[in-house]
Amino acid sequence: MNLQLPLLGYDYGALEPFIDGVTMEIHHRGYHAMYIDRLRQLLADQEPLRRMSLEEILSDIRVVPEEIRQEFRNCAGGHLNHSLLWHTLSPESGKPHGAVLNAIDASFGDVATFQNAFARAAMSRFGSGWAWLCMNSIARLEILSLPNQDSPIMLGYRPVLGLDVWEHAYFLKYQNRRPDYIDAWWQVVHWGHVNEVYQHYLEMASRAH
Ligand code: MN3
Repeated sequence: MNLQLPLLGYDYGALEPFIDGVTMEIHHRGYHAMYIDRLRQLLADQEPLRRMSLEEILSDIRVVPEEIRQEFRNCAGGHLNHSLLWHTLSPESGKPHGAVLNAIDASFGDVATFQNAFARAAMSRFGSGWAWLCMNSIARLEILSLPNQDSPIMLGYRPVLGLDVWEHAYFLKYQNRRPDYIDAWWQVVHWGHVNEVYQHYLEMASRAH
């Protein structure tokens, strides 16, 4: 089980002006680190769980004792969701390409239609949560909107790209203007990594069949 805070691979200020450096630092060194610290505490006396991966546990959350299940769900989801997030952002954004572009076209028609639907999912999330681009059980892409730190893995999906719409992700720069944050966020999506994640899941799916 990996309970390390991942490195960003870029400076906190590297995504400016789209995402400000103070927000990135608080988000990574503050929030993400806190999820990991709490997860370590929760798992301190849970030897059988520590032998599993977080993905395995989240795909069958009932293996977690009921008294810590909700907090585990929040913190494990928080750790995995943010670990994916940092690597799918970059100052060298690029455009959708390769296998993930083909899959976006197959599921949504074209990139603009996908981006509109994804932004709607992010806007319609009332309160805190994420919009997700995921691979479903038949290896097609779908958009989900999930509350809090719930991981798509809990629903049998494989997350390819996630947009964090908790206020901690944008409030300093954008305050109540979530649509402006969403517009800006597209400018720093690292499509090269998104494509790698998608291809990895595609290979796993083709091995499973
Ligand atoms: Mn967050």
